[in-house]
Amino acid sequence: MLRSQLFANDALLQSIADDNDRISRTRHSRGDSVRKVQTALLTWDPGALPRFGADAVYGNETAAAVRRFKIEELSVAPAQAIDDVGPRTVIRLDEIQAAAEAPPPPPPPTPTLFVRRDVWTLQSAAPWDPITIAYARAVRTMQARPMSDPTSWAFQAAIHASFVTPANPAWNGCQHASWFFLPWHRMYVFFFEKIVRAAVLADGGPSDFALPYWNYDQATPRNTLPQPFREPTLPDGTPNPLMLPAGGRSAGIQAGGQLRTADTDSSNAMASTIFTGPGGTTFGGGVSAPAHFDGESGMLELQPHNIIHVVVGGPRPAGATNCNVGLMTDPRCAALDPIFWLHHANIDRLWNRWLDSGGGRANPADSAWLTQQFGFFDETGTAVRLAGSDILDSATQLNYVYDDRPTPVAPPPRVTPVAPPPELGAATDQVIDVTRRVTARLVVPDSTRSLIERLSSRAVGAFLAIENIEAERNPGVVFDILLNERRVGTFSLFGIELMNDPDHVHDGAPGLRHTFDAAEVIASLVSMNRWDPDALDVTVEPVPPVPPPGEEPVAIEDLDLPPVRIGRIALFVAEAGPDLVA
Ligand SMILES: [Cu+2]
Repeated sequence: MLRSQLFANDALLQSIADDNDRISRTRHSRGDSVRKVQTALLTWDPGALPRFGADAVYGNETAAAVRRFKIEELSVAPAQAIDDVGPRTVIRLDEIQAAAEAPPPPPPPTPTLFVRRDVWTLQSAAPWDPITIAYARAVRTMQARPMSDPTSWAFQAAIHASFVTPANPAWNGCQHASWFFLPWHRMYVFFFEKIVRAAVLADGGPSDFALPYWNYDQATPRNTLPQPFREPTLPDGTPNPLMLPAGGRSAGIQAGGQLRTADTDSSNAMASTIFTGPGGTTFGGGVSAPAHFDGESGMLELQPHNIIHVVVGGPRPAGATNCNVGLMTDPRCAALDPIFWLHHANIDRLWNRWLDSGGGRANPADSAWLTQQFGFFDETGTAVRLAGSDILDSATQLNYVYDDRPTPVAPPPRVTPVAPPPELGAATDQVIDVTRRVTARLVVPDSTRSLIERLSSRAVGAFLAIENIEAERNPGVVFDILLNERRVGTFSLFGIELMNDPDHVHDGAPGLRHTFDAAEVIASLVSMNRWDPDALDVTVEPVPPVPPPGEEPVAIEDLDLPPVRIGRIALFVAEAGPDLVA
């Protein structure tokens, strides 16, 4: 029986298949059966009948095509290949036609577990890989959608924060300086990834697409902007939407300059063993109501999260209310930069790694944190809501993992302030402007002199707090803090514009505060015999933007930074107690 819809129930073709008849230039040379044979020949080779096509006439052109078919498809020796249609020709043409008529094979099943990969491992055909090409094409698709579409690039970015007015109620929802920082951004990236994946699938891209992550805390070249974000064009020669126009990112970063380890390092955050609590040295941030930029940031949020934002974005012009320059530096522009999503995938990965490190590390059990819902949009543009308790385990609840499982051994726990609370031991006595490198002496009152002196014994914790940091805008550079010329840490002013913005009802906390664990630096000063309570000098040093490879950094004086003032720098001391982890 002939199987193709084209040949089935054709009495002549069936008769030929049964070797009881023939089509030739003299026999059955016109008619529907001839047209069907011609159609099947065209299925075999669309160029088989270049002049007359399927015209239902068995002339010289069709006869020659049949002969060629026998030689090429049936392996008939040319000398034996006659040009009439016999059983083998009909049966093989029927098979070819049936295969062409069959519905396309089902797409490969969608994986049940997606793997987010290190973007720097996706360089098999450097600089591009099917995953990064798929991401770039999906970004272009989303950018072409109108801002009213929740799955558009502009709408998705505005969910974080936006300059665009009037604001949709679904916009400006990002959670920063809060214990909701990690869960909110996990949900945000999760739904964004679903939207991207739907665009990738519609485009015929990899069905296992997952967002890559950028782990900048590695050796060169991995501490440079991934190559697909620096290429002007895609492999097909079209403009690359992953590369921003000039000024969109810090010029040195865009040119492949290296991030400093001092900025990419996440070890202080990972060493913390508590998710939330007061004091500014927790992993996940202080307890707060849903809001943004008005509470205490967790250590992971401060570094590398905030610092990478500022270092990648670089300085923005004074008064800028658009997203043409330094996108990553301003929360209202940041998610418009395609690298934002790989940065946040990395922060999300570090949360998983932190939990996997053990040592008592755990998410909050408070119902205020677990039940707080946030709203997003799925790949169909439908509004969806998730609560903290819905996203605790990315593998079982959200169907994704990172490619860096299993997690290596836990870093050793640090001295952690538990009880009694740290006491103020010494502090600066005037506001300092840190537009330039500035050194200020900590004043030790008589009342705390013995406390400071006891810091020369190791059994105490010490914290350096940079308090009431004020600026009209983010200068787009980060600041190193040194104690007697030894680096204690780095801070940025990411988000300060939103704290100052009277239009944002949730904002308005007066001045940022950053707290650094200073115990190690003090111990090293003691060991070098350089611990002198009468000469405790704190230096704040703005760090010039990363220069392009092979170039010197610009002088900070040439940058015309906006004023940045620090109200007070204070050294807090926690006397060793039985509750302290030594
Ligand atoms: Cu961010």
